[in-house]
Amino acid sequence: MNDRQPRPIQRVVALSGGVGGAKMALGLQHVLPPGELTVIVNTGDDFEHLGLAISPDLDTALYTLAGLANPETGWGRRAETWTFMQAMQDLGGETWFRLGDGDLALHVERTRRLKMAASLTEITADLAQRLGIPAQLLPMTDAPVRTRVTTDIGELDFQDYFVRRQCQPRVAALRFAGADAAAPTPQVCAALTDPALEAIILCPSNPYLSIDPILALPGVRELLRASGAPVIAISPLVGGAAVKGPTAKIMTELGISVSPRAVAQHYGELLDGFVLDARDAASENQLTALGLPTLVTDTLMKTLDDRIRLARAVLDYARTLGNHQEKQP
Ligand code: FO1
Repeated sequence: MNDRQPRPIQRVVALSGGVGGAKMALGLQHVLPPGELTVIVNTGDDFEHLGLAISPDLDTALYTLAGLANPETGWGRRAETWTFMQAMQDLGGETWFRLGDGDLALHVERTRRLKMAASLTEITADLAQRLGIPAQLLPMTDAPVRTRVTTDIGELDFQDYFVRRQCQPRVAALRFAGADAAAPTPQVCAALTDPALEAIILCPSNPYLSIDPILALPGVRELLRASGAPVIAISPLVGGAAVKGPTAKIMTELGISVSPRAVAQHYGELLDGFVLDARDAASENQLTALGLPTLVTDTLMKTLDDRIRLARAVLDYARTLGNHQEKQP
């Protein structure tokens, strides 16, 4: 590399949840040196099911970053077998939440270790290491936080809403039970206060379901604002629709316009930059009118190369934003 080109960005933190976030994290993992990427993952989707402690967003991140994820669904394992689920069905057990045989081992082992008083952070770090994942994978907190969805048929647990009822009920409100009493882990705080940190990426996850639980933890917003690293959000919408999942439906039901501008306004003062999909280039001026620097690029991530390309584009963009002054409180 000639000396005219500035040194590539090294130390990055990504906030992620769900399938879209994990894809972005994989692209970043491929672009950054081992150990330079930290992924802070939503645990608001976690629940106990069949007596097992299940952390779907952590598992989607683990499988995706280890190259084990089911390429069709984005969650669970590739080349999975379903003997356990079939046996459960024959016994009249609950099969609405699909647990493949290999995936089941992870839930059984996590449950066993939690019962032995290991923390979710410790368990996740050990599993990531065993799976050969070069990134640091951090649950947002080790305390219980549960997303509750207020709908036209009452308040639902997250996976009941998301999986069992396939996001059909109309959403009136979301809350993250336990968030006020929870705290970002020391590892999360250390990652966000690292003086070497050069970019913080809000992945193209569902802002309301996957990123908000992380931001709801006391102190996290302050840590993001106090960081010298630019905070950049990737639009989860392409062409006025979500790439995957209920983002657009939830925005409509919450009375929020389904637009990248609305997403940018939702994150508000946290942002130093926004990444807009090229198909929505016409709305770039709505973002710059907010005073928000915006990168317009192809954000669809169908292939690994797409993820790597987007990661490179976002990090190159982060470098142009440079260090930002501490935001107005
Ligand atoms: N999502 C579904 O739509 N159906 C399922 O049966 C399902 C099972 C499942 C098992 C393990 C796991 O880690 C994730 C699973 N998911 C399933 C996805 C999960 O509900 C969502 O990915 C997150 O909770 C929201 O991002």
